[in-house]
Amino acid sequence: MKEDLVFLCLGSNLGRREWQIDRAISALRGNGLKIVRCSSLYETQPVGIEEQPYFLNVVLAAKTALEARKLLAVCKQIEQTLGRKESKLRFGPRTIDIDILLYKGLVIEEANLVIPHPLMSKRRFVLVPLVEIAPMVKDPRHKRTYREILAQVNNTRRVTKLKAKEF
Ligand code: PH2
Ligand code: MG
Ligand code: MG
Repeated sequence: MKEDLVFLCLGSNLGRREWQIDRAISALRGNGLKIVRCSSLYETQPVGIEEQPYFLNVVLAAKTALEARKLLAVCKQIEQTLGRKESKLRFGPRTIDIDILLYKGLVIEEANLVIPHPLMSKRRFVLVPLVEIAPMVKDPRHKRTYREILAQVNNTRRVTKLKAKEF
């Protein structure tokens, strides 16, 4: 059942953070995704570049007929529409970030598209909301559940549940 789902992580740390996440969810729905689960809204300490505002993050599970490359294009296009500016800082602040974490249980390694997301298993701001909605979903390479992977991540960056999210 889970094999046909895609998982996305949304993040925002500039401007009206929750509003932008809500807009992104609506836009995804309007572009061929049927959202079946949404994690709670989390406030998370920045990872990568530490001197930037705290993020809001959520993880979504969705069904879609879009192939992975087309889904990536849709995510990028929604980021642009919501006013994301190109930045030279790889891990810097942004109005909205939409990352594909998992795509239908597949491993994809192409120039601009690597799935599972290469950093997801190190990032508590991804794993905590993912495990909230899908504790038994497995890493398609190592076949370990993300609940197991989360249990072994040791870093102390704060991840705070704010509230349940309507979607
Ligand atoms: N995204 C990043 C870099 N660092 N830190 C948190 N807490 N949340 C994010 O979504 C995030 C980040 C690059 O995309
Ligand atoms: Mg990202
Ligand atoms: Mg991104």
